[in-house]
Amino acid sequence: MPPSLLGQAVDHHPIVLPLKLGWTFQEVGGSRWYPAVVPGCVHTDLLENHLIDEPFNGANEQKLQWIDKTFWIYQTTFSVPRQLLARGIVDLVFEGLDTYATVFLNDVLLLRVDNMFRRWRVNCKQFLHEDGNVLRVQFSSPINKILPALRRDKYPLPAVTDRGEKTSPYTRKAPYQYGWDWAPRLVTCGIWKPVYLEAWDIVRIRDFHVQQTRLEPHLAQLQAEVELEATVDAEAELIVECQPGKMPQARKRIGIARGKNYAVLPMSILEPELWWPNGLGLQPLYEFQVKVEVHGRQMERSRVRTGLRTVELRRQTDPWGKSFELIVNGLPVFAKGANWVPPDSFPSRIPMDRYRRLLSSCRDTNMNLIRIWGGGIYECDEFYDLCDEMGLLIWQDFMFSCTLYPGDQAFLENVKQEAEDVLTRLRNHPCLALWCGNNEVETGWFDWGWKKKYPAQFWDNYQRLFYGILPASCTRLDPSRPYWPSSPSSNLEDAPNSGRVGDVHFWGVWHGDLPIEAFGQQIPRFLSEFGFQSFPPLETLRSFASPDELSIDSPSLIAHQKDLKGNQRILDYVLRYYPRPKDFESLVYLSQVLQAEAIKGGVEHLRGIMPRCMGTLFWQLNDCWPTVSWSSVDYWGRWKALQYYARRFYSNMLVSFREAQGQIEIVVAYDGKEVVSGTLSLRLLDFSGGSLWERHHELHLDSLQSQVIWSLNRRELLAGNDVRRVFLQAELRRADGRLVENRHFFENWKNLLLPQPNIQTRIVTEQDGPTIQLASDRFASNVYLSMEGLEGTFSDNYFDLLPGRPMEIRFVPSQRASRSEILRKLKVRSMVDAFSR
Ligand code: BMA
Repeated sequence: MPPSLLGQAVDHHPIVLPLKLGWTFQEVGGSRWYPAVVPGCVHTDLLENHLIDEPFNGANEQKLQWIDKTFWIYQTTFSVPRQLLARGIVDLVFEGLDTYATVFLNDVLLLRVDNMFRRWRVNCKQFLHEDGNVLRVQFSSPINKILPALRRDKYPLPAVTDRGEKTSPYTRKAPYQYGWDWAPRLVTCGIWKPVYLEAWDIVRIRDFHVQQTRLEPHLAQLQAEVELEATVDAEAELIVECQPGKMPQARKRIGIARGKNYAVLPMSILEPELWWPNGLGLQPLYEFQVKVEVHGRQMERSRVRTGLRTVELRRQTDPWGKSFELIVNGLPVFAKGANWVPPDSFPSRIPMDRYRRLLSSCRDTNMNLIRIWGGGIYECDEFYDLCDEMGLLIWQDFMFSCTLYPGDQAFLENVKQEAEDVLTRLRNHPCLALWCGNNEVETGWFDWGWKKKYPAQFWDNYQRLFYGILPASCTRLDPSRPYWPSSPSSNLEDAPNSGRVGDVHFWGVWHGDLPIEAFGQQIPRFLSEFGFQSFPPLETLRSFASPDELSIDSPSLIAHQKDLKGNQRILDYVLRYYPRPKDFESLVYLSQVLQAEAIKGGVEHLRGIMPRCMGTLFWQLNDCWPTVSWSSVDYWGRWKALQYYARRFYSNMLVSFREAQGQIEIVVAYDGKEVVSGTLSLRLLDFSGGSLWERHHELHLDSLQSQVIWSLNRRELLAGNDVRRVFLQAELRRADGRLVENRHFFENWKNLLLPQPNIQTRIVTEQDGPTIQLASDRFASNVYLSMEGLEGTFSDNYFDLLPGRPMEIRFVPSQRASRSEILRKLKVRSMVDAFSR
């Protein structure tokens, strides 16, 4: 290419013009345009314009079902700066369109799209003017688009979770919006991600990937993979640099040709600092920059931030079957975490601080792995950035859940493109640990009757997608990460939900009505789902129900319980373990305590059988609206009891109890990296603090060890003491001063003779906010602090208070509050307050 083509003083970096402003919308055929927000969606636009009632209030969801049967148009008018128009190519880019949309620019049809999860780019230069450009996006009803064919279909696909017509499997759109057993049915549409013009010349960087080929203690071998798009044939130079780190600049001369070009540059970093999951080390991040020069002039640059680590899914034959464990930097990691669902029914409006708060809630409770469940969305880039920073590994499902899918060529091609978009967007993130084909489709085929109901062709379709197209895309675009076909799965080596091979979902407790103790009888290799429902905090219930609706069978509480008869089930379970709560508020409290105890029992048991089991992910971390569900953190970010418990049961050192056949075992489990030592004390205490018996033991623990420290005969230990008035108190004091503790009761909680504690509170104001000092004269179970009408966070909650062991809890109010106001609003309750005396 002659240098003159470069245009002497012209800047060749691409120019980006966001198309965020001036949008309006209307129903197709409507007479009036209303202002719209882009990125956004039709439900939130209707709400902003006061055309519908708040979808999350009361039973409003029902009244809004017309929206998904309607066709909508979005439109904006814009001008384009002359220097942008002067560029050779002007691409119109949609980062996401939800879902069936036709795009017109100045009345010219530019795009027809059909997948919410793909990105779209089209050169529109020839249709652009300087002024008065009209961009119009027409959305078809995602329901009506499918219905005619569905009605003719001999084998409609199962879509067991769709409420209403079962159209979701045919549409590449977030499944949970069609209704789930914790989600309302709000099937929206719109321009849900940014849209912009990108003008460029000569060459553009399509993609920049830093691939880790070999990681050794003193040397990281990497390669920069750069994909370019060019409009000319030319000589180019690629330059890659890295900050911080000992890496010489990598340079490469290449000849580029019109169209797509691809280059690989080997790189190495001396003394690499490794990225570790939360709890196992730090998360150093490296920033790589690639520049493209043509004839000595910089055309474009692009950045990638990543961490250096290896990740592997180890599956080795062993006496119990086949292991299922994640290995990071050569170290087996016991996965501690929860399942993630989209934090809003309308994902276009999720603010960054909601992500930050939710993910901090994971990090601060010692989680190291989050599973992005396959019925939601692939999250935004910032989500994965935060996980990179916080050391939260991601188990990433592809978005397929609880149904079979079509097998026609067009559908498969669409999914293949989707996988490529997602893989290239996310593969630079060190947090990403595993790709997984789908949620519960394999178990659906074998265990839910689909195998009998559908011809074999449907299974072939399944295999083509989840054992063919998706793993092939992963191997091609992201070869260093493991792929797992489904959750749960045994990779077809056993039953999908086998305890010998692969991961397990266990729903015998809750859906199967088994007692919570059944969690303690499971022996999976990796438990990726198990859960128990509770009511959200009262303030959250009040955010959608009026004061006279605070009961399990009010219309609002029924509308906000998507698991049939779930509210009654919560009550029934509570009554199995506790005396009847005296009022609704007490039921809310007890439901949370029981949920926390149930999951705690499961996690303690599974950590106790490590390394046979190498992971527990409870269902579910969060909510997409204020609701009654299995979540540990509710829609508004408020922690339920379970989240406070999680910090204790996911702490890297854990002491727990196992009781069977008259013996009580005291088990210590440890999954930290360094060897630790400490002293374990065990006491038999009565509720007024008297010590009846005690024992001590010096401990030295290696990583990934679980050990039975004592096995005691229950009868000898109790020595005739009233089982309803005593408990075992275990305390593990580590050499570094940190303390972990746990308690064991000898009776069903229902039968305990809990005393009425007298809890003294005092508020002292310290530099970082008010501190609440608490002391009790007798054992106080599950002390719960709340502030009536004042939002804020407590450093701990739902904890036991022992006589002679005062506690200090910090409170950080969301708005300014005086000491006297805090004192006035503070409410302290414990278990006994839930029952009438
Ligand atoms: C699991 C999930 C979801 C569901 C949850 C609770 O199996 O995969 O389908 O919401 O159960 O029923």
